[in-house]
Amino acid sequence: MSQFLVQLGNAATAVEGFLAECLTEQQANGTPPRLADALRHAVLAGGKRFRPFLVFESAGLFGVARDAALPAAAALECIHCYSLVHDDLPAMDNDELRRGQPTVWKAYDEWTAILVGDALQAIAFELTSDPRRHDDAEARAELTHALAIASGAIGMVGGQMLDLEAGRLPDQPAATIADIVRLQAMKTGRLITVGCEMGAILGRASPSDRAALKTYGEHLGTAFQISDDLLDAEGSAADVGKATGKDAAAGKATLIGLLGIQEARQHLDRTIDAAVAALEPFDTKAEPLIAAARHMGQRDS
Ligand code: GRG
Repeated sequence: MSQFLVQLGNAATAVEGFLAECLTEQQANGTPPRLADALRHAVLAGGKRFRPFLVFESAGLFGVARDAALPAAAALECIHCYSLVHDDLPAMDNDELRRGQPTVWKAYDEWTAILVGDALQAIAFELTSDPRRHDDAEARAELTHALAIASGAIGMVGGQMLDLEAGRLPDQPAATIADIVRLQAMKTGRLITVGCEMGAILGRASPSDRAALKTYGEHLGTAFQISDDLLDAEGSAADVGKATGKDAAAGKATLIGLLGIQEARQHLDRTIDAAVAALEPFDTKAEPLIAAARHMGQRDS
């Protein structure tokens, strides 16, 4: 197993332990039992925990210990889990399986899944703004603000809107490469980028170091999305949708649909190189983040 996968596994263990404790505390403080069960199902049933890894490793560049970065990392994972729970709903992607388990709406029902997503979003901001979790008031405000911007209307939610309206509203023009890049940067890229920025906030990084991490995160987000699309496409007849720019299996616009597998792979390699180049100011300290970017070229899950 690669060093990167070992480090990702360690990050997952740390954040899962913390999230389990958080949910137990929420339950002890009065979360209704059905909601508490469904929250555990949504948060603790698998997942790579890639976004928490980014918070840990970005903060680590500035000497921040993993324990000090845990609440911010867990907050970001809560937003990610909420987005998956809502994305799986019949009104959105209508998926019945997630992380090898029944989706929350399938295991419980739709209204419970909606409430699970709502509660996870609130828990995320409880974590970033709680003085028990971070003693620096300025860091709390910045973490909360950055996470809100990344997840809301000009970030992930906005990207989901663009994605759904492209597929569902009548008379939509065919997506261009620029449309797909923008949509994916919002829908998937912003949460990945903000993981790196949250690390910089925790580390009280200089503006130039924070900007470097942001640039790395943006390229990494693009690489993550292309590699995700390649994983989907390479097992199937990927080029079937080439004429429309839509992924044949999901009916969604993807870069692979427009570029084909070979060109998308070249674009992925260039994007990974750009991500790695952005880390230059951190020298060898950035090795875990460099490995994360390189891993995007070799993903199998
Ligand atoms: C419902 C507001 C709202 C937003 C949904 C992220 C998202 C927006 C939908 C997910 C759709 C999707 C499968 C996008 C592809 C990239 C992606 C985010 C994959 C899932 O993330 P991973 O691979 O998942 O990090 P794990 O399970 O490892 O956490």
